[in-house]
Amino acid sequence: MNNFKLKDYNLADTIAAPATYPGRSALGVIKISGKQAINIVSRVFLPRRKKNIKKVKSHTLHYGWIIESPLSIVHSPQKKQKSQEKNQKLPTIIDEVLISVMRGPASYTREDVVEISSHGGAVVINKILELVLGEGGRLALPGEFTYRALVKGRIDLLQAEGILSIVEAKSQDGLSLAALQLKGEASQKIRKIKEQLKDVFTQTEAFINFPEDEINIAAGKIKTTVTAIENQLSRLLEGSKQAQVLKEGARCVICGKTNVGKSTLFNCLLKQERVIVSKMPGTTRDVIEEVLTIKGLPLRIYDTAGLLEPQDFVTAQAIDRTMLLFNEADLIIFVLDGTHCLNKDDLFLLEKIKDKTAVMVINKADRKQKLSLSNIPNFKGPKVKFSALKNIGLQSLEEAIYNSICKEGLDRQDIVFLNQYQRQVLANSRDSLTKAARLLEEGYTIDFVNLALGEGLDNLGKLSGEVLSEEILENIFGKFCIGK
Ligand SMILES: Nc1nc2c(ncn2[C@@H]2O[C@H](COP(=O)(O)OP(=O)(O)OP(=O)(O)O)[C@@H](O)[C@H]2O)c(=O)[nH]1
Ligand SMILES: [Mg+2]
Repeated sequence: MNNFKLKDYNLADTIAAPATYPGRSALGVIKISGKQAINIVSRVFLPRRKKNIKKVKSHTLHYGWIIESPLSIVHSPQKKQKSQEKNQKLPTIIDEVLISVMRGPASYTREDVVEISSHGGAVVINKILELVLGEGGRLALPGEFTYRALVKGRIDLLQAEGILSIVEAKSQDGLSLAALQLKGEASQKIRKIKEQLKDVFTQTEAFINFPEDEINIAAGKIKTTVTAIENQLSRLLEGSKQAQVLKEGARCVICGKTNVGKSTLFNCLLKQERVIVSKMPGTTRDVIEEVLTIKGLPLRIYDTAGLLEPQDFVTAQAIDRTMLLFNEADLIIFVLDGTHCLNKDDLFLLEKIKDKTAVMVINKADRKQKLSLSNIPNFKGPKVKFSALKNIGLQSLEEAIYNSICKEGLDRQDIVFLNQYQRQVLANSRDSLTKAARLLEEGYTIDFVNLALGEGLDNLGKLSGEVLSEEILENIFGKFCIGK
């Protein structure tokens, strides 16, 4: 998270930044946006064919060189040039480039934008940037280009979050959903819900001055609509959790007492001998993280130490780390050894996971089983018979993991990328509708219902950014990288 203040995003400045990672690569792009963008570039760019870059059409490409001294030397009348040549050196060529000129408002920021495509490499990109800054540009802050797109009304907050999610996508599914969000699907969905809510809010407004019996007739209808909107918002909240998982990967923690086969199972899921496995209890003494995908779903999977009682400083630390992960996990993969009956350690862990989303693995299915499935208390999730050693049951386990994380009943349109602030305002809006439905149920006067619906409407407005505060914007744009 970058630390900056909104007041530093001065809209009057012409901003510039590399848009590509400044490492060894075939191409690098430097982006410039603002009133002076074209002017600035005209002073560092020498076109191959003689032309005035300040006068070229919008959305055109131009071939030439980035040079280090004022262009006047090269394109001025010959006499003047000769006299100047005596005093001044010829310009130094920095790189061969293509520049694209996009005039506002038909650009990402709705301002004049120039993109310089140079060769890749940190030195050349930094040099071009230095020249641009020397001619009056200011280095852009993180997310500043997107911030301009937002304040100029080209995109809303949901689309801005879509852009961030495209950059951060960890899976194909996540990427295609983020692209749809950028296209405006989520914004449209929220707009529709908002219109429904506004309608019902206006109805209650009108009814405030109506006689009691007429209100009673209308109250039933209003309640049906309010509940329907409440359900849509609840589904969106669920969907935003799903989107988070698609974006960041679901955190799956393998836990169970020592020697049940957690590490063998971890290797099995990864399809490689990643961690040490042994018949000695207490083999794994640290948390190990790896990334994998199951049916396109990105997972961050953790192997943990099975010890419950700290034996020394290292195991105490490992137990602390496991507990932290355990609390934040999206899914627990709880492993039992099928060749033994449950003991107090298994029961202790079962009690701990009873409110968590979990999949149970009854491991060592290749050997004679002593564990009776009917004797396992407090467990609602799926149970999979498995052999990590013989690789039996892997497909069933993968399906159980996938189905536990990807909840059924969600439409693709419900899966919306939201930041923490947006999730909170969505939850607040849903809660106001729950309250309105309850008030109607309990026969409260319509003005109370109207108040609750009004709150819901305000919060829904904050979701797409109709109402923006400094804190929200700093929070959101601080997550962007420089150049976006
Ligand atoms: N027969 C059989 N043995 C298994 C199976 N899975 C694991 N084992 C054996 O069980 C022993 C313990 O396996 P680990 O994967 O190290 O167990 P763990 O739960 O990670 O143990 P700690 O790290 O000590 O907590 C090893 O000897 C494994 O070969 C299985 O499915 N069948
Ligand atoms: Mg282990």
